[in-house]
Amino acid sequence: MNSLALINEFLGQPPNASSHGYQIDHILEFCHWFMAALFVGWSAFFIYVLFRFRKRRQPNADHAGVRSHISTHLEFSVVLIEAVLLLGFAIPLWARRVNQFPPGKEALLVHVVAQQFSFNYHLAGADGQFGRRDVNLVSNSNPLGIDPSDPAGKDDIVTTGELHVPVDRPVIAELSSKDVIHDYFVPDMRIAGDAIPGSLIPIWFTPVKTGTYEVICAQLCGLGHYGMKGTLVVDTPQDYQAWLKERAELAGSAQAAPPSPAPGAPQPQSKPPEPAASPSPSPGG
Ligand SMILES: [Cu+2]
Repeated sequence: MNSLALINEFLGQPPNASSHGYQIDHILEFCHWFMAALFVGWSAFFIYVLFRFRKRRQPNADHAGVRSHISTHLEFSVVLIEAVLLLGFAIPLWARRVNQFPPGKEALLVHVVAQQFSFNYHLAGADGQFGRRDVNLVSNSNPLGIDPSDPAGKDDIVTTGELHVPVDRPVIAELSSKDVIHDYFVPDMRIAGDAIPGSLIPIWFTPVKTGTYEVICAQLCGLGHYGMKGTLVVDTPQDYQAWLKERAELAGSAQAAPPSPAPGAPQPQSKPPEPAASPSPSPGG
C-alpha cells in the first residue's frame, strides 16, 4: 500500500483484509523502523566509543565521566517517542477493539468453540436465537451438545473447520473452549483471541475483502497443535446466503434421519450433572 509496508511484507505478514488492520500494520511498521533506527544509532555510538576511548589513546581512566548532556537528550527523546506510540496509538487502538463493539443487530454473532484440535462454529440460524447447549449432550454427532428439545436450537448451524461470513459486515466471535487453552488467530484479519475453558471472550472484526483466509490456533495446545487450522471464507452477501441455505439443508437432512446415539455417548441418568461453563472469576492470570 505504501513504501513503509515493505517491512511487514519482509516479516511475512499477509495482506490485510479487515477494516481495522491497517492501524495495526501502521504500528508494526513504525515500531520496526523505530527499532531499526535505534539499533543502527546505538551500534554506531558503541563502535565510536570503542575507538574514541581505546586504551592507547586514553591510558588513564577519567573519573569525571561524561560531561555532555547529549545522551540525556537522546534517551529522553526515545522515551518520548515510546510514550507517543503507547498513549497515542497502541492504547487507543486497543480500547476501540475491546470497548467499541458493533451493535448486536448490525453484527454477525458466531460462537467459536475450540477443542483439541479444531474450531467449531455455532450460528443462530434464521430465528437469530442460539439453542441451549449442555455439556452432557456432547457426542460425535453433536460436538457442541445442542439441546434437541430447545426450539431455539432447531435451526442452529454448527460447522467444524470452515466458517463463512459476509463481506463488510462486523463479525463478533465469542470464544470458548471445550478442553485446554487455544487461541483463535486469523492473521489476514489482524485479530486473535484466547479461547479459555470456562470463559467467554468476544473479539470482533469487519472483513473488507472477499476470499479464503487461514485460521490457526496460536497457543501450544497439545500434540496435534500443528494441525489445528481452519478456514474463514469471506463471501459476497449472496454467496453467504447460499452457504447458510446449504448448511441449513444439511442440518435438516441430518435431523430427519432417526437419531442414533453415538458409541460412547454419555448416559444422562447414570452421569452426575457436570457444572456448566461459568465465567472465570478473575480476568488476569
Ligand atoms: Cu489449539
